[in-house]
Amino acid sequence: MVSTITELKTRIDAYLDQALPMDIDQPTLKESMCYSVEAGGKRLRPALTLVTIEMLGKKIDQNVLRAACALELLHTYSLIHDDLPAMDNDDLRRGEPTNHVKFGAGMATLAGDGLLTLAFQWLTDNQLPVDVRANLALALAKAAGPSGMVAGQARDIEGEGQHLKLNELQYLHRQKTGALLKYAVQAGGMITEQPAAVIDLLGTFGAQFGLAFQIYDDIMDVIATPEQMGKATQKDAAEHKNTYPGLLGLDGAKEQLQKALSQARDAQQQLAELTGRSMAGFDQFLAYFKL
Ligand code: GRG
Repeated sequence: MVSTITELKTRIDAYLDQALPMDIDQPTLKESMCYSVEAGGKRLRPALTLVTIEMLGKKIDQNVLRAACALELLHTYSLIHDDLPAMDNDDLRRGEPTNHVKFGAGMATLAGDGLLTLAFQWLTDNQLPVDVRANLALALAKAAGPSGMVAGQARDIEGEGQHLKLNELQYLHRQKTGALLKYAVQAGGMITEQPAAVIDLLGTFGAQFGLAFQIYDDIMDVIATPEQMGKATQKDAAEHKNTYPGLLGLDGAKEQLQKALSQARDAQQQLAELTGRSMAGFDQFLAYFKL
């Protein structure tokens, strides 16, 4: 039996609560880094890694948790920097003051830098086999760095005020949001030392899940009630015209969402056939997309 998302979130939260403060000895930096990590995210990315590991037959221990939670550190860095005055200039994240509102832009920048760097420390200072750790660090560097998320963010900044075509928008999101979600699923394959064909299919599932996640986020910006949306999200919706509903209309965006979900399910099915294992653990993640 694989764990539920709620069970995984509890284990991730507990690991972060006990391990993160131990790694930081500058008090203000520690407070600033812990503030954003403990601000109550969904923990979707490490949960995807952990569920993949369980479905592929390996138990979750402290080493696996450390490697999986590294991704949450990196994700948190991206949100802190995305909120900065020089980027999206948002005052609220998850309903609370953003890191720079509370600690100032300088400390928030450093908190992000610290989390990004610490992510690679956690990926490599655990007791997983050395080649697994090296593969994880390389894959995360590619997914998060200038060939992945950072490039997507750069495209996003340049695209402001321009009208992107659908293929340009898809490419931007594949890098900005999709690359980390794809890595999250593939990391589960790497930690369980799967053959390349399985890692590739895990990547297809993760990439389609990532695309669905972004399209759903865009759709919710349009249809969610103000109570369901954070203030920052409302501001995003008003300021960013390069969205799926903006380009395709609401029905067109919903169609693209269904297409991405259907391709994710195809990859899930192929994974089950290739590995001879149930991949039903992904169903609870696919259930996230409720319209
Ligand atoms: C600053 C280099 C750099 C990158 C920032 C991911 C990103 C790139 C910015 C976030 C912009 C955004 C709101 C995108 C929509 C989809 C998304 C990634 C939402 C946030 O992820 P969740 O929903 O967040 O997993 P929680 O709060 O649950 O952790």
